[in-house]
Amino acid sequence: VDKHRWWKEAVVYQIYPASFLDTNNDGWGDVPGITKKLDYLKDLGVDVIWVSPIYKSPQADMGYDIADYEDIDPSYGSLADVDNLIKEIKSRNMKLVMDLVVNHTSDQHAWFLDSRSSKTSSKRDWYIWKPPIIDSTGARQPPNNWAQILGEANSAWTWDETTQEYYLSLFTPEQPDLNWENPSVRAAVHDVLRFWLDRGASGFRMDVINLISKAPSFPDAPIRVPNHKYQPGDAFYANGPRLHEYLREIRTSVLAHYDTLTVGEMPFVRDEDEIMRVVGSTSESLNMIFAFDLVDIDNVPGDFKFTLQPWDARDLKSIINRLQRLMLTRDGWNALFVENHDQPRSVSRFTDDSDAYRTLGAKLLCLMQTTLAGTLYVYQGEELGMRNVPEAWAPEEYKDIESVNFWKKYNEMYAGDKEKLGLARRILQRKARDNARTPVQWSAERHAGFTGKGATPWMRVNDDYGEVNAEVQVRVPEVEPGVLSVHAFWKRGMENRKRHKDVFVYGDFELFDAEHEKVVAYKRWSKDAAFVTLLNLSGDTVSWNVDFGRAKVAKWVAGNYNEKELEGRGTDGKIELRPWEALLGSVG
Ligand code: TEU
Ligand code: CA
Repeated sequence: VDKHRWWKEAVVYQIYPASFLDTNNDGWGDVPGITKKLDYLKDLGVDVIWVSPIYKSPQADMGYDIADYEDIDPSYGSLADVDNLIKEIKSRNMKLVMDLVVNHTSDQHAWFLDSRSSKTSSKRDWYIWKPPIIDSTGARQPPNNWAQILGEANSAWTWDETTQEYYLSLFTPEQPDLNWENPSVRAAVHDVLRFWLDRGASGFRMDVINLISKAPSFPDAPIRVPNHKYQPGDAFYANGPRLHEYLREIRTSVLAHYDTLTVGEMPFVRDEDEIMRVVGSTSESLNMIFAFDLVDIDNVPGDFKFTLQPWDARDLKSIINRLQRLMLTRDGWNALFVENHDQPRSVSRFTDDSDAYRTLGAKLLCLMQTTLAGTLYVYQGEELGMRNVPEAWAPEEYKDIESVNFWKKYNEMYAGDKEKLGLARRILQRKARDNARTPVQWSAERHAGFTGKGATPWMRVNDDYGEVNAEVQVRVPEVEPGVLSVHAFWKRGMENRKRHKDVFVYGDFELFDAEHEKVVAYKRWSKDAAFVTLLNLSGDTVSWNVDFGRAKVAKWVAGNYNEKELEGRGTDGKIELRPWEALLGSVG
């Protein structure tokens, strides 16, 4: 069987539109801003552009609360702007992937307004309504103990005064969950897909697509987090009983008639068989999923997200090994990513973002991602080595509803407790989604060139834009002879990946030295060529014995330090790796 697919080889670039580029000086990025940067993206090596939601939305959750799937929010532009964007994307031989958010809608969507209007509304059953439970004290309680995902102190159920029932709202009260058990809901969703495919989109990133089927009895979740009224309920709403049926239905009734890229966001799921049922080439409901293993590496397992869990290279290697095997030996496929709009910046999370090491760390992560199997996803600013917001920023600078809810909860629980609130601030700085949402740093001009000089960006620009910006990295691709800018390193990394796609996209994978605490090393090969990737995931100098079995490194071909010095590096026996050093060698 021919395993080659365009969507496996593609480099996908994710745009978070509010923070990408503002062209009309209202401080908010827009669709014409995306169009304006297409040449920049093409030059970088991007094939597919995934745009986070631009639909009509009250923006309770930055567009992941959609009020009209077939219209654009005026703050981003118009449908005509999108048509033009699609035309310009196609003329550059690129593709557009839309964000499909259909686990829930906005509470302002016409479907929900109708549904909540009365118990006899024809759309009542389009959402998940339940009567209250009256407890022993006579008080009204939600149907079960599930916690809200973006506000864990709250119930996942929202009380509706008018009709005296609760509706399920897993993320926030402004995002009621659709009832997929209802065939009319599914048909309406299929229409949304057709609408965008017929308009010229080439696929979808499907938001929390594994949450669309819930356990029909809506049972209480077991107590996983002590001292919390509401508990993580994912065991009962992730990968529910009818998920695979719903996905196959989307495939047969819509996707089978188009040539698309589909990637399903699937939080909470680790089980390989569950993943294979979605992406395995026999079912191939979706082409690939976003697995959360890597970006959950620093979460306390089972706990809520605002926790800090220590980890080292061994954890990273075991995750990588498992996901690589899933693709290469089990005939599945996967998305390769370390950043998106929900995650802190990768250079801050996985490496050391201090001035001394930031560019080394960013290039290390680039080398890792461009040499692993999977469809490569790059998040805006990642190609520049953008870092988390500064520690000194006040909590008021964080705009995300999840951050706001978390800060509020801590202040209610620990009012006046300096130590606890200090800890909360540190966790926010490490984990908040806001870290990825600061405006893209285009230049050293005021507001980093994101918006006009007199305008006020919707979110504060990271203070480091003087040094960290696209203009300087593109203009000066070689910082000094032999040392590439982060942007230039990414550009070359993508080129190299495509030149050797038989190795890096389709080739075999073998991990070395799984138990080493600091070094990540692996080999990738095809029948014609082989490479090894060597990463020092620490700020220490590490002596490492380069024993790749029988293979020997013939030549080091890329590195994140000075590449003019690669020749002198040992290809046999011991090699000294400097702090955060990354090397790519060809194997003879
Ligand atoms: O995210 C779903 C999700 O489960 C997580 O990524 C979640 O946002 C994270 O754990 C919270 O820290 C998707 C979107 O990517 C996210 O932006 C939306 O808020 C969410 O769905 C609801 O649509
Ligand atoms: Ca704008």
